[in-house]
Amino acid sequence: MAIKKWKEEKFCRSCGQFGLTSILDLGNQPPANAFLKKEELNRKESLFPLRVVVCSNCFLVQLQDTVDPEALFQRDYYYFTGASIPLVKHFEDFGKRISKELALSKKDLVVEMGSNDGVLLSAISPYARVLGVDPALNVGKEAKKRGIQTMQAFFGEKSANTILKKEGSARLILANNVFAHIADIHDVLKGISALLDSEGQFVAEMHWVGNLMGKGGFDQIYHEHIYYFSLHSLKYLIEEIHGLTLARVELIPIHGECLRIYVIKEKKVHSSVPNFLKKEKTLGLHKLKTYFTFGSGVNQTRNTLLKKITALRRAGKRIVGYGAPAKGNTLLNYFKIGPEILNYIIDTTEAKQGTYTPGSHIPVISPDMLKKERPDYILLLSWNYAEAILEKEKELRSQGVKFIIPVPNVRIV
Ligand code: JHZ
Repeated sequence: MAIKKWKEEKFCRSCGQFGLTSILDLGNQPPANAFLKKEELNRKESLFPLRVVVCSNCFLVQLQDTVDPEALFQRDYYYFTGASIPLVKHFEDFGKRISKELALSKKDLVVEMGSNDGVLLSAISPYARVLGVDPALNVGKEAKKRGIQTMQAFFGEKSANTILKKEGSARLILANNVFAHIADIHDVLKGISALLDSEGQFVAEMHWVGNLMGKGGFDQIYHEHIYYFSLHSLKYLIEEIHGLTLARVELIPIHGECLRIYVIKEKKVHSSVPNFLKKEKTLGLHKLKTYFTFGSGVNQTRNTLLKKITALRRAGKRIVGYGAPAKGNTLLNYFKIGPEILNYIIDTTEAKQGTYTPGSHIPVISPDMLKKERPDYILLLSWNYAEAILEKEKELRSQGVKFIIPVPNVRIV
């Protein structure tokens, strides 16, 4: 009998409340980073339900179903931080800033979970001892080329205790774009409590549910992202359940808008936390009904975008995709956009070039193609870098090529 690789959750993964309320069903989809090699195109892809629910007790938005993390992260992982220049800059700036703020020295240990190709730790390694933790072997190899040592593991209580024994406690633990990815979030927080020294900080960046709800980045919903946090739901998890302090918060303009949270063991709270909680209250993020309107907004975006691009195709226009981010695959699969609409997608990630998008099977190729033949329209799937990409491609735009930006609202520039 085949092993079932996913499980439907009946209880809130954070507070344990029974019964989760449905807010959006994106159908059965393949994992968003499961790009296919040519020889895999004829094989049956694994599809998993992609359903979004909310807890009526702690208001944590989460996926209804947990896909086995080994199916998502342990095969070659196609996402490399280093492929997106604006993200590299963001990590480098943050790495330098936090090293200075904490006055890190070579005595201090910094551990990053989901350290990927080591871009963030490279910015910190001139100041402190650093260690990455990541289950995907291929990204760890890239990190090694940058001189960053990576433990091949999922971060949790067990791996935290192994690090503690070998390296001592950590002054700083980082989790950028990974805290929302781990179903057993309690195991992660237990690991943080065990490894963090008494004056240390845990700093994490994750997408903010307020951005998803208010500004339509629904495509950030895919199996890797189990949680869509508000500060309210984080406070409950971190303070009420795990006894740590949510000390400070920033809203940062990356991947739409993300939360950057600072968690400590002492009881000291910066004014940014109560201020942000107030802001969330005015947005209604502590009420169930706010979440019910979300699904209809997504379907509106689908109708607008499909109407525009089918009209363009009928008029004989050539459309290609720009960027093959994981989120792009949610959009393509939910909107049923395939190679008959987008001839190909260009992407700077070498590992993605020569592959096909999961589910929609659109070829992903090198950006050099845009120099060889000029499309009429480009669907910007990496919309979160719109500003940088529009600037980078100004020559193409001056030749009359138009960009279709699908999020937050469909627009053509
Ligand atoms: P990007 C990733 O999602 C994966 P993705 C992960 N699950 C996560 O949590 C989120 O980040 C936050 C390409 N590109 O960063 C490179 C160009 O081709 O939006 C990437 O493939 N040209 C861990 O995958 C993609 O676009 C360019 O000029 O949705 C961007 O992926 C630029 C700037 C990027 O994240």
